[in-house]
Amino acid sequence: MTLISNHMPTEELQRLDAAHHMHPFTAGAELNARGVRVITQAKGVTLTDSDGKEIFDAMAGLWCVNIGYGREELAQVAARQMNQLPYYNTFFQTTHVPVIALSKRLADLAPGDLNHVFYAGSGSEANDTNIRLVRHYWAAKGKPDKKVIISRRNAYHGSTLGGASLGGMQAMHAQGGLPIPDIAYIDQPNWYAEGGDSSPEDFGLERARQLEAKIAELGEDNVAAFIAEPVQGAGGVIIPPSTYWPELQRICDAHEILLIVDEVICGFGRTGNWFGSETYGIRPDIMTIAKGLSSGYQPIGGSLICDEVADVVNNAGDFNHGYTYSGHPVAAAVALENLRILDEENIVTNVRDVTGPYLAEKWAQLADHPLIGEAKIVGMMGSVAMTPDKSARAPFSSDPGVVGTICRENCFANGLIMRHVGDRMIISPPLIVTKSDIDTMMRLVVKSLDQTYASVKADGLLNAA
Ligand code: PXG
Repeated sequence: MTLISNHMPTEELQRLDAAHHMHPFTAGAELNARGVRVITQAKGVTLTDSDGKEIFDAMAGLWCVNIGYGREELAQVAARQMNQLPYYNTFFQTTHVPVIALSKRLADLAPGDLNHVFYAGSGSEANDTNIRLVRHYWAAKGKPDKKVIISRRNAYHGSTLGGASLGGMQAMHAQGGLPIPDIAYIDQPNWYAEGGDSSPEDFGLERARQLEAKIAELGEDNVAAFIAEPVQGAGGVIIPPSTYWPELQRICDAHEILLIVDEVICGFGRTGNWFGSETYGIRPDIMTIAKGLSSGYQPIGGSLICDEVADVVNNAGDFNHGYTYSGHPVAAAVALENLRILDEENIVTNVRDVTGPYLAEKWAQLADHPLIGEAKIVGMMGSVAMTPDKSARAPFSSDPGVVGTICRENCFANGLIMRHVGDRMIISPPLIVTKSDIDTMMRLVVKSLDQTYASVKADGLLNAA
């Protein structure tokens, strides 16, 4: 048997990957022809590829490596837990210490009375749980017709049948017969792209009030819940106008529906508080968590559930739902250690008080760049919208994503991972970035934008649609 290792030539690893590995959200044949990038190790904020090239990871993996790469403590906790109890389930009237400890810690950390945790292996699974949980809750209260979950266009809630149905991504709904029944959608609060001549504040109110109109249209007796991310992440880091969340909260309070806040990206310090709900003054009944819960060191997600919902569900007989890896002991132990580090090293408060404001000041200056129509940031998640015409907030005449792809390729060539969503560029670096890391990252960002502007101009792509 051949030993496949980091020491193999890149081409050989690429060949094997192309032969046997299918990638998420990828046109396989195209990737296989071009050759995949092989990452071999990482430390702090820096990835190393199989050619020894170092790359600044301004996406924290997939928005998840909040404490940065290479924390020995997490490896040690995982090894210790694997030796002691590598697996046992939480079905059939059993539990174990790591899951007890993590649940208690999460109940203490979470705002309000979100005192109960139902575990999953990922954010998608947790949102599938949420769909079944809220419908079961209303049925247990004698209201089985309250089934519809209202979500938003361009939201992202995962890739399982339930998660992708809750999400509002057209390209995902187009494949595999989605969405599932009883999901409804309202528009997103993307003022830059959709706000026209309204002020951001008026637009925020208008978009929030679509929820009230949708509840009226469907009939309150048919609506189970509303789900939203505090800040849309995969949709392009869409930071809502200041009026948006207070109005949504007012509407949720005025109607008999549950509020599910999807904190998979915003949770665990990303917005400068432990949860995005704190940053935006939101009072969720249920919170979806994953990613930063373990800083991505182990796959784990879950639903944080308020006292009332947990009480009704706990008293309604068996909830016929669960995963083999719900509350996995190794994942739970690693998550607990990650939360200890985030807390004891003041990583979240440092984002709020020191590095977040420092980055925000530099990020705002990007709005002066000739290619940038909007630069927005909260904590450690930011975006810029590229445009051929700043004053009109105009899109490019090329297909959405053409300029974004050019910029992303420039970033890679410069040793920076910054994502594109259409023609928006987004960052979500590890929360442990120092001021000096931020300086390095911003130099690479500006260099990549300058190169993109020059080439877009030279290639005649600087035209408004
Ligand atoms: N909710 C939100 C808000 C997310 O961002 C999920 C749920 C699903 O979590 P899992 O663990 O099942 O992936 C996510 C995941 C991207 C990208 O390209 C974003 C996510 C996942 C993969 C890619 O921005 N977010």
